[in-house]
Amino acid sequence: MTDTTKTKKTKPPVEESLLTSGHRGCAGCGEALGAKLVMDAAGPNTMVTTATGCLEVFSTAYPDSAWRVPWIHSLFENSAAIAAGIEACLRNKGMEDINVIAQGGDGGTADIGIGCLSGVLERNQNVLYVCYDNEAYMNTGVQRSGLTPYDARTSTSPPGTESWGNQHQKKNLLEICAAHNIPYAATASVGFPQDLMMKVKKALKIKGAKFLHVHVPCPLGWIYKTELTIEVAKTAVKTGLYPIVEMAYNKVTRVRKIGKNRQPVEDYLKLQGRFKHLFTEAGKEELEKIRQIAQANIDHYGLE
Ligand SMILES: Cc1ncc(C[n+]2csc(CCOP(=O)(O)OP(=O)(O)O)c2C)c(N)n1
Ligand code: SF4
Ligand SMILES: [Mg+2]
Repeated sequence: MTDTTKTKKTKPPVEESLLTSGHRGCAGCGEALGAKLVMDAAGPNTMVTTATGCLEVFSTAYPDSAWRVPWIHSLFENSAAIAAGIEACLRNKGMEDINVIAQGGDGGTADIGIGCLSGVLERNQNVLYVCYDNEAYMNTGVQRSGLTPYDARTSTSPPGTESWGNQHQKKNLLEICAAHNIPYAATASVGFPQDLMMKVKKALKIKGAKFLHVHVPCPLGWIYKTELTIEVAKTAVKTGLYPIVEMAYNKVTRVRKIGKNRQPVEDYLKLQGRFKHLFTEAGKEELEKIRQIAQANIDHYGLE
């Protein structure tokens, strides 16, 4: 006889992320991970705008959407302006408890979208702007942006006999935003997910304009094995090349110290094919310049 009192064991339900699985991001995509962490920290009471770029393309291939919150695709340049309109509308309707998050890549934020971003920061609108910095225009084939690091190979900054790769410095986007005297501006990295989520939660509790710069390694554009995303992200921080900082009203309030465990910049650069050309006898001088960039960050923010 069968025992009918026994019920079949079922697995407990897995809480689904607000940027859910099944999208078309590459394996190991730091941007997909960054956006998922941001959304899960923000919670469901959130409206989102996303500029044209990888995140928008891989998460909304028609007719599907990986977003489980109200979401709108802006142009490449105006994610912040669309969010500003949403925020004004919610304010007029007395619905100010809804989080408004504007998102964009490094190209959409630091280059073409910087005017719209500056507007929302200047007006101190109640919007959190998140820049996912994968350090190039990935969606269109790895062209350099204003946030591409010095000497990196991109399709528009190929190293060769005349150049060592990208010959421009990475803009200090954190301080450009902080200089608008907004209540909160910070950097974070997918290498430190708890810190990133804490910053999203903290920012959303503050009324006014907030800016969060998230470092999101891209295995395709940076040329590394997909399973190394977290290691690459952590090493950027531990070498001083990507400082983790919080600012309020244009003053630094907190930093992640790297202290005595600081790693040499080579540890970071060697993980990635985009810096491979530097590891020759002639590349030694360039490596020294990158060491100086890390040292300048460490001195500027007191990371030691
Ligand atoms: C006005 C305008 N110029 C160019 C493009 C083409 N375009 C679409 S996405 C993109 C690059 C996006 O780079 P980024 O903002 O860094 O995002 P990522 O894809 O790297 O995440 C470009 C150049 C466009 N859509 N609109
Ligand atoms: S190209 Fe880079 S940013 Fe774009 S989906 Fe692939 S890993 Fe992510
Ligand atoms: Mg990019």
